[in-house]
Amino acid sequence: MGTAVADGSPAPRTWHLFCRVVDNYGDIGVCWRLARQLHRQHGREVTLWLDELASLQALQPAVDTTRARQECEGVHIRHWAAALPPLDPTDIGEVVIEAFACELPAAYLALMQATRPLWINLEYLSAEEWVVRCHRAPSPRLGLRKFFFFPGFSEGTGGLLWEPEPLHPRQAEPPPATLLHRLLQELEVTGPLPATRLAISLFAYENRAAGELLGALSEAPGGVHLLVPQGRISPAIDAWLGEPLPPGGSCCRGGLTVTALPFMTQRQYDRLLAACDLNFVRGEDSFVRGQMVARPLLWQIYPQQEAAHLVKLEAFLARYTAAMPPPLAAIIVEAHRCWNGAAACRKDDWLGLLSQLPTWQAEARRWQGQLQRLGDLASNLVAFAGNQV
Ligand code: TRH
Repeated sequence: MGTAVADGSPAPRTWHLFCRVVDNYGDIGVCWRLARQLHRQHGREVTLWLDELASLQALQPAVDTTRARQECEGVHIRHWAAALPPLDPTDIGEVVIEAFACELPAAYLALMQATRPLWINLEYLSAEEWVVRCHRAPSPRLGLRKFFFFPGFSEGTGGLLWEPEPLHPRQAEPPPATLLHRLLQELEVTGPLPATRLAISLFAYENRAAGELLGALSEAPGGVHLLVPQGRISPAIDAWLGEPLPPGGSCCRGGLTVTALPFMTQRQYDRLLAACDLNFVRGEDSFVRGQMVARPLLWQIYPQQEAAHLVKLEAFLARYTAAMPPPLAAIIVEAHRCWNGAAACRKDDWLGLLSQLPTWQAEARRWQGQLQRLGDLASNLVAFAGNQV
């Protein structure tokens, strides 16, 4: 086992993360953020084993999809190919994180039986009550110490992924409008852009409520600038506009300007979230980030069979709105049900939601503070691993 590392916290030092891309970008989005943070913030030597390098390249273009081994932002990246190259015990981390029960490769597992690392199954995020009971529960396998580790929203969970403090203190953050202007320049979005009151980002799966939402936004008092990264929602946007909108292009309907954005790096997308007044987010990683930038958000949960996701959605909404003024809570709950296909959407509901944004903004900040008190997931993992050695 290693010795104390950069931040003075206890060993172990070498951490290996295994990530299998199931679909979309959430699995690697979470793993990449965690890998970077374990290295940057905790000085751990981190190796990310990943089956689809192209998914990471979408988030971090410096990644080379042709290289089986490389280093990026201080993280060692190894291609988790169907057949791994010969491994020896020095290839095994002292902590092995199996993300989202991705099933470690047999050759690696065999060596783990010799080196006996700490094995952690990092689970998906859920606001349901049972998570507290399962968090850190032992689940020994093959004679090895294996534990479940659950991110979460309450005491007794692993908390969420966020960076407690930048390593290089930044100057005071510019106002959101400046952040957005700079980001759009960087993305080469040059068209005539509106000087509107509200900036809204839209990252979503296919969604039958999209047309109704856009109709409402086009009638919002003061105007809306809707920013849509290219993705699964884009065809619905084009259909509503009646014309294809290429990345970088903008189009107006009533008081609504829609700008199509290219798919950005993860850091750029984080900046978009921080720059908008309201963010439509999805899956897990954008959902978490949307909360940690302390902005109002509307979550499209990853759909599951037999509507299992709606139970998870309600569990989140109950926690998220518990301390909010009841009228605001009711509007937020209804809008989420609507955006997730569990209730009918009406234009007036969307307009009512927009009128609540100033109050919601204050609540988003309070919620962020509440989550921060749980500590951050990477630090909680490091502390947990330190206690196991
Ligand atoms: O892409 P997602 O829907 O991801 C998932 C996966 O479907 C996964 O299988 C599922 O289990 C999980 O959700 C719950 O949404 P998510 O989690 O928000 O991940 C998107 C990532 O993409 C996130 O890290 C932000 C990043 N991103 C960019 O880097 N650039 C962009 O332009 C955008 C829009 C997102």
